[in-house]
Amino acid sequence: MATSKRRGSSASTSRLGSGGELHQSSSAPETRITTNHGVPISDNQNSLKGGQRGPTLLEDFVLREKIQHFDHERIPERIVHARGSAAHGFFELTDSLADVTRAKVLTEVGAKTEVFVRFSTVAGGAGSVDTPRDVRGFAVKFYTKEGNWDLVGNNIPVFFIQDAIKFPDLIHAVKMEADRGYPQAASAHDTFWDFIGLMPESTHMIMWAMSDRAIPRSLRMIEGFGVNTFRLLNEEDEPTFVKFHWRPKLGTQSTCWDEAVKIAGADPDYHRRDLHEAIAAGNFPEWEFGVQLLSQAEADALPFDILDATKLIPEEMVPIRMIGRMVLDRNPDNFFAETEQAAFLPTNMPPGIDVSEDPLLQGRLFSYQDTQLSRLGTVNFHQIPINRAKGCPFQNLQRDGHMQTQVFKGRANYEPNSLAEAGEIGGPRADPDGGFRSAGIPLGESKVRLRSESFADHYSHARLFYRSQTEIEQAHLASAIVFELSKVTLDHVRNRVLANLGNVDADLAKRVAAGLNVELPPPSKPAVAPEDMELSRALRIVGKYPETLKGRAVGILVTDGADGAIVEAVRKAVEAEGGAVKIVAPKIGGVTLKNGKKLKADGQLAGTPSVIFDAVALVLSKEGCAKLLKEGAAIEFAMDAFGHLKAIGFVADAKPLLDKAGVAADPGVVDLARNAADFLAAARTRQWDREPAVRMLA
Ligand code: HDD
Repeated sequence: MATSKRRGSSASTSRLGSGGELHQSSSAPETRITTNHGVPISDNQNSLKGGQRGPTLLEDFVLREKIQHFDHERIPERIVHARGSAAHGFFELTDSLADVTRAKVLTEVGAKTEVFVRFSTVAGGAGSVDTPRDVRGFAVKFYTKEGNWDLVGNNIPVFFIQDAIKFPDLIHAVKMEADRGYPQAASAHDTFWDFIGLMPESTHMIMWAMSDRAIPRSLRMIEGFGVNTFRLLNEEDEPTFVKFHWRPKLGTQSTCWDEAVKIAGADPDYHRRDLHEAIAAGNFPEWEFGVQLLSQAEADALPFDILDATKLIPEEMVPIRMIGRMVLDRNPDNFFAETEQAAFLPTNMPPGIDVSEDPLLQGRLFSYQDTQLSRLGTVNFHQIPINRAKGCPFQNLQRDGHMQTQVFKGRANYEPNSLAEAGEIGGPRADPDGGFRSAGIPLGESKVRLRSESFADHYSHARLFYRSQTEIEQAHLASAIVFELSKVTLDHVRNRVLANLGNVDADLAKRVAAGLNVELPPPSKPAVAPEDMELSRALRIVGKYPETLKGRAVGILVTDGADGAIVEAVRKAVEAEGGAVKIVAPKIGGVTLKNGKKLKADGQLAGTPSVIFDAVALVLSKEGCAKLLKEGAAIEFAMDAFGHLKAIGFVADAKPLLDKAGVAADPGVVDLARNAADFLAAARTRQWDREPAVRMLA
């Protein structure tokens, strides 16, 4: 058998697969490939056969092991929040909460705590796109000195439902419809809106989900909220209610709906790529961390129940105290080992943090651990490196189970014990002073299966949110509902939602009905008549984010013969302010500039549409522009940039393309030769004033 005697790259063709010249071999123990059990493998290209052209032999354990391992590579995706992207970083406390908690992570000013953060969409599967209209998960695992603290939140401060018993119904309704397996990652369908219409408590969350918050520009530009009300406990175990907030340094920014839809095609990994590239480039995303604190008496004085997760506490009522910052500065090394296997548990809380009786949170306290068992397949999932408590010692007397990786010594696997091998005190023991304790809250009367009367107002907060928005945001919100309800095929489902909207705001209901061109039914009868609350400007996005090029991307479309000096001037100015520049050319090899120099392209025009940029510049030569007039991708590049309210810089020779794309003159469309500074100023934000000229909004 000549083949089995030959070695490595000098093997005969019978040992080589296609591309065989690249197959390398090694005889050094530290670099040679082995089976899972360490047996060195002599040939990783060919299975063992009965003769050169004969069948594969069952005895080929090298082949069987490799294929079998591959067959089992997947684990069940998360039932919700399956699509996610993550990063490592740190949390630094800047202001101590020692007056209200004994949790060291919230009392040791200046201390840095390692974190792992996973962002996600909710409805879509693991392979779905990054930009559907959806809530974003914002899950932070703090590896504190006193055990892991998982703050498993969202980018929206409220939730659809009040009681965990409705969670499976909500998720069934929003996911792909049961009989047909679509739509993927979309709430615009019958079953979702059927559930929403029948569950008026969801109306406040619907306002948020239909707002621009649900189509974020970047994961670096979303807020985060703990959503549920938690408690902090001080040294004396005195409780204080707390709501947790993350505020992005880059501000909360969104896309336009049409843009989000097109990004889904242009770059399904838009958010994942953006996060990864920013961190790889050293542009570390950062958030401020804040708390709203309130005593039982302050909570009792509010006109709503803070145990109801469909309500928020307006900042104007209880200000947010900023106490720290979080920076994400390291990409995961391995997506599966870290991002996929990360198991977040709302039950992970260090001493000094505690739950409230919020019935949504109470259900979560069971669900996450349970989910991890079926996803990760073992009670020992806490031993997987990404889940391991690493800020502190970890020891107890739990033993064995699937995939046990610890090798415990001796006989002492129970407590109390007095075996010498377990040390002087007989192994780890409870710590009444330093250990986790629950708030001594007096509990209510008899067992009941009821919704508290204090949860019955389903519309006041929805009204507060809608009316607090800017005009632009109200129009987007109304248009989003029109879009979604236009995909609903059942009249009675649509009408029920319209009737509920009448309780939020008569004008909103009217706009949506007009947008659908259907008759507006009278408002439904609310359980409790909604109240007008003091409006909260803090609930807006537009006008709040910093106008800056930092964290933003500018695409420069070039052709052969383009003026390189202008390209370089734009690039320099954008990069100086912390923005990124990408060169887009008709061909990936790039272009030859006017001065004869070559300019490499970062993206080819057809695969790099303007939707992935925050602003664009068209630096074309006359001839180059003439050619692009016949290229749909070029026309769309300009047309979409205009339609998506982006700054457009241009040189005079690019004017015919702008004209063909229907780009009209406005302050965001700037001649670079005349006033490059105006282009930069416009590129720092969106051209909201342009919107009425390009879109029919509800
Ligand atoms: Fe949940 C995952 C956020 C209510 C049951 N949830 C999950 C994740 C986030 C949230 C961000 C993904 C974590 C990760 O990246 O791995 N969930 C929330 C928020 C809620 C909420 C902010 C409302 C306050 N969740 C909620 C309820 C239940 C669940 C009421 C069930 C009773 N959630 C789960 C789960 C998941 C989960 C099924 C799926 C995968 C996982 O836990 O790890 O257990």
